[in-house]
Amino acid sequence: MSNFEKEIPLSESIEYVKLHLMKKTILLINPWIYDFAAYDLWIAPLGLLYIASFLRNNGYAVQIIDCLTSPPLETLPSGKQPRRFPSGHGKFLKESIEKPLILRGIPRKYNRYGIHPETFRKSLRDCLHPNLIFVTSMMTYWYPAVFDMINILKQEIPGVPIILGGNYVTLCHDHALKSGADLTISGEGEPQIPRLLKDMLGDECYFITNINDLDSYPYPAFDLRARWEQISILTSRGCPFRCNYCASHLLSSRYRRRNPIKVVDEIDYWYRSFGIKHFSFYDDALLVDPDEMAIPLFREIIKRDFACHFHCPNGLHLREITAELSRLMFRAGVKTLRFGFETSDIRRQLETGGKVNNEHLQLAITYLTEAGYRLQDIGIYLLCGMPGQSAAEVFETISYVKRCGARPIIAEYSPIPGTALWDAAVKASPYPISAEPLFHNNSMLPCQNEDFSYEMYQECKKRSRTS
Ligand code: B12
Repeated sequence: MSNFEKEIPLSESIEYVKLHLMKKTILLINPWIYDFAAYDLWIAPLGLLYIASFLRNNGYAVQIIDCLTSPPLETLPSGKQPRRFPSGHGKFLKESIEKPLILRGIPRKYNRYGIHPETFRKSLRDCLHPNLIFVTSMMTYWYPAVFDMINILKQEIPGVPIILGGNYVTLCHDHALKSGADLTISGEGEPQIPRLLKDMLGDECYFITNINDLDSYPYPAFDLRARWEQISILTSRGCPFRCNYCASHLLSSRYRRRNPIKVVDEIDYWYRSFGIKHFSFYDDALLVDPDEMAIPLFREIIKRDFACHFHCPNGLHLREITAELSRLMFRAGVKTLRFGFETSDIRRQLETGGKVNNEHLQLAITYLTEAGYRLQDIGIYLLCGMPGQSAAEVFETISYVKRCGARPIIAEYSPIPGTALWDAAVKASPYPISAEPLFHNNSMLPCQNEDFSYEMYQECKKRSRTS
C-alpha cells in the first residue's frame, strides 16, 4: 500500500479537515485614496502585509484587496493604463470625483486614486466569506475613503466584524470612532492582534515573543498582492529623533533595529525566490549610527552581488553621509536618493530638531558626487508651509540647494495631532484643523498666511522645478 492509499484514522482526518478545509478566513483591505494629488512613489501597505504574514503563519486563510493596486485590465477613463516604471513607481488609476463640501474653495481637482468601487464590490463577491475584516489607514486626511470602504463592506458582507487600524487611527483615535468599524486599534498591530483573535474568534495565536526583536518577525506577505514589482524594506521601527513636525514617535513604541545581515537575508529571499530587483527602504532613520546598520548592510549587499536597485523615497539623514558611506551606497546599487534638509534657515533648523545644517548639505554633495552620483540624482526635500514660515524663506532654501548643485523637492507640511508643532499649527492655520483631519492635507497648504499664500506656494513649486 502506498502512502496515498493508506487509511487515515478518523481523528486524524477530522484534524485535517479542520486545518485545511475549515480554516478561518481573514480579509485584509488597503483602501483607495481621495486626494488632490497622489503618486505611487513605491507605496505599499507594509503594516497590513506584516499582519497578513503573522495571520498566515497561524493557519488563517488570508485574502488581501489592495485598492491601490489595479488588476491589469482596469484602465483610466481615457481607456489607457496608468504609466508605470519597471522600478516599481508610477501613476495610480485615477478618476475625478466631487470635492467634499468643506474643500470646495481649494482651486484643484479632487480624485479617487485606485480601483473603481464596482471592481472592489466584485472582488468582495469573489472572496471566501471572511470571519473578520481588517482595514488599514495611512494619511489622516485620507479617512473619507476608509469610511466609504467600511460602508461598502457592511453592504456587501453584512455581519462580519470590521477592525480598523493604521496611522489615521493612531493619530486621530477619537475621530476614527466615527468610521463605522466595530473596533479601532491604535499603534502597532503585532502585539495587540493575538488578544483580539482570542476575544473575537476564541483562538490562541502565536505571534511574536518579543516586540523588541524585529528579527523574529516574519517577512511581510508581499506575495499576496495582485501586483508587486518592488518590495518595501524596514530595517527598523520608530526614530531616535524628535523633529517637531514628525509623528514617528507616536506611531512606534520605541526605536528598534534589525540585524543588518538578516535584512540582507530578506532581500536575498525576495530576489532569489521571486526575481524581485527593486527595493525601497521605508525607514525613518536608515543612515543613523552607520556602523550599526548602513555600513554592514551595504557591504553585505555588495558581497552577495545582487543585480538589484535600491530606492530611498523617505528622507535620509545628510549629516551621516561620509566618503565611505557614499561609495558603499553607490556600489550597492542605491539609485533613488532623497534627503531631508527642510530649510536653509539656521534658526528653523535648530527649532525643528537640529538634525542637519547647511554644512552637512555641502559636504554630503561633495562625497556623493565623488562616489559617482550625478547632481540631479541628489533629491533634497524642503519643508514648505510650516507655521510662521515665509515664502521668502522657502525661496531662499530653494536657491541655496540649487547653488549647492542638488535638486530641491518641495514637501508640503502636513500638521499632525500630537506633534510638538501641532499647537502652533492650530493657531497659524486659517482652517479648523483640530476638528477636521481633511485640513491636514499637505496639498492645500494647511498653515498658509499673509506671508505665504497659496499662489506663493505654487511659485515655490515652479522655482523648485526650473533650473
Ligand atoms: C514610508 C513612508 C512614506 C512613503 C510611502 C508609505 C506608504 N505606504 O504610503 C513615502 C515616502 C512615499 C511617503 C510619502 C509621504 N508621506 Co509618509 N511616511 C512614511 C513612514 C516613514 C512609514 C510608513 C510605514 O510604512 N510604516 C511601517 C509600517 C509597518 O507601519 P504601518 O503601515 O503604520 O502599520 C502598523 C500599524 O499602523 C498597525 N496597523 C496598520 N494597519 C492596521 C490594520 C489593523 C486592523 C490593525 C489592528 C493594525 C494596523 O500595525 C502595523 C504594523 O505594526 C511614515 C512615518 C512612520 N514612522 O510611520 C510617514 C508618514 C505616514 N508620512 C507622512 C507624510 C506627511 C507624507 C507626505 C505627505 C510627505 C510630503 N509632504 O510629501 C507624502 C505623501 C504621500 C502621498 N502618496 O501622497 C506623515 C503622515 C501625515 C498625516 N497627516 O497623516 C507620516 C506619519 C510622517 C510624519 N510626518 O510624521 N511616506
